[in-house]
Amino acid sequence: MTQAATSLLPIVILISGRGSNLQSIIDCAASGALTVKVRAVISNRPDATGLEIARAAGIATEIIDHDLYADRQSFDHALQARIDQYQPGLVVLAGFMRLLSEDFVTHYHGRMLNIHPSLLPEFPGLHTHRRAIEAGHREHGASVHFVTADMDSGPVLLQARVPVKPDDDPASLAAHVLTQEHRLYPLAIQWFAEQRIFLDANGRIVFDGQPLTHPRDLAREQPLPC
Ligand code: NHR
Ligand code: GAR
Repeated sequence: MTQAATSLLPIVILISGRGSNLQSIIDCAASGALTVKVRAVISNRPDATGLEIARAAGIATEIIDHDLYADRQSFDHALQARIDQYQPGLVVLAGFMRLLSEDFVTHYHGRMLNIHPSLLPEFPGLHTHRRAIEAGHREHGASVHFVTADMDSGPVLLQARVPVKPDDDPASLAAHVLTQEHRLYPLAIQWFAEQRIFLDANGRIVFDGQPLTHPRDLAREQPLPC
């Protein structure tokens, strides 16, 4: 070997659909700049196209179809058992569209991240792009946060801002935000992999040894891993 072996953080990625964020993580890891090993990709939807992306990359895939479970709790139990078989150091929600129970979230406290397509705390929940346009906002974006029991309310570590143009519709705005998401999420995951960022005992973010009082802004971060 010409290079010292780097230890790779094992991660499991949860998806529900297209998987473009999954693709950006796979690509960044393949370049060597993101020091993670994607052990598995798990979808709650059998038809998620992101499963094809994972298979093409030689990553183990699992389907846990929420329609086959009687209630949220039994779905969450099955999902947790499957995730834990892979012993991930981090669980990554990448377009995962099912709300998760408090027990599930507590189990992964401090080791589960989500990317959400708004500048949290603005617009938690669904249809964020349409809501940002309807509210007349001039600025929109995406946030990476630690997952807590309250939907889209966990501490935010990193955001990317996107201007809302007068002629934007929800689809064009979503596309602009998504381009930023693909840079945002690998950076946040790399910070976690390097242990530059973690939750303290009070559930607050520590970044480079200091309490993080405001989310970091992608535009100011140099260099980016990918
Ligand atoms: N679970 C908890 N407890 N906390 C969070 O912060 C979570 C979470 C599960 C998913 C992602 C989130 C987002 O980025 C996320 C964060 C789905 C819904 C939702 O309402 C809301 C937020 C998010 C994901 N889902 C519907 C449900 O009944 C189903 C919608 C559908 O299937 O299309 O679960 O926005
Ligand atoms: C992304 O924009 C992500 O932020 C958003 O869904 C899209 C998934 O795209 N997530 C949510 O809305 C979570 N509720 P992808 O499957 O191509 O990564």
